[in-house]
Amino acid sequence: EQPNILVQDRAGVRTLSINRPDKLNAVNADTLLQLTAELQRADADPQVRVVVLTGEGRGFCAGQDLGDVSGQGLSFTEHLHQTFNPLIRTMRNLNKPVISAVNGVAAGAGASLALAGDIRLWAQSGVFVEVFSNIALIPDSGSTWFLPRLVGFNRAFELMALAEKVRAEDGLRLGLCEAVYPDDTFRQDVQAYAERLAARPANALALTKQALNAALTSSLNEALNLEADLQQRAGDHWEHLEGVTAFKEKRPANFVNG
Ligand code: T3D
Repeated sequence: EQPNILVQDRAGVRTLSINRPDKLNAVNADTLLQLTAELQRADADPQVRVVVLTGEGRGFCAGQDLGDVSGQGLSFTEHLHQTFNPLIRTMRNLNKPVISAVNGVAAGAGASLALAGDIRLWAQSGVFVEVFSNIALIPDSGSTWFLPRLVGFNRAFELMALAEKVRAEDGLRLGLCEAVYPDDTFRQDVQAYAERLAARPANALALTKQALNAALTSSLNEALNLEADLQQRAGDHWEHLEGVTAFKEKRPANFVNG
């Protein structure tokens, strides 16, 4: 039987690819639990500096597998608590950058997965659709939290209420993605981007992610205090000494093998 998640390592980049292409990578409970476990494994592995989340075939993720609304008797609430919510929390709390590489359609909870990445890269054929209202559900897996922060309340509501497809050009304009690459070079372009990120100071990036996560729900005072605490941890780390030394010696810093 095919694994639900494909795992590939290259140059400090771990790519996790949802492997249910016949269903545009719609996910069932097993796939969600496996994906969460793989993310945790990547977090714990010192060789991994960046994680890429993508999909096999022509889809990124079509959300909940509607042919396997599993949960075996679980309520919607229980199902979300046990599957999608831990996955989204794991992505946001990972100590490493997570790139959502949206190779095709990201629908429903798949759209939420795309939003939960720290960096969103789309292929030209990437499509984002808050499809939930088509089946009279509400957007979940963090969509109601992420989307209005990116596009504002009104646009978020419109996208959710009408379930309109957002294609790459509009994705860029709306801030749903950081870059769009041609379909036929997408994998290589994502890898090259991820390797650039992997060469950056890992500790400083982890602390930056922590500060940004907290700032999204904090006051300015809280953010200033947290920055002061986290800056101490960055400044005490060898990466900081390497950065300053490299600057003085007029050479590129080596944040990987320090
Ligand atoms: O606790 C809970 O369970 C609640 C949690 C909810 C989370 C959610 O994600 S709810 C939203 C679930 N997702 C959907 O409603 C999306 C359904 N799919 C679509 O609307 C369309 O497939 C797409 C817009 C994503 C793509 O359209 P298109 O025309 O490019 O492809 P297609 O022909 O519709 O799909 C291709 C195949 O994938 C097709 O199978 P077939 O006919 O070739 O055998 C289709 O049935 C299958 N597929 C697509 N999405 C799903 C799916 N199979 C199962 N579940 C899916 N979500």
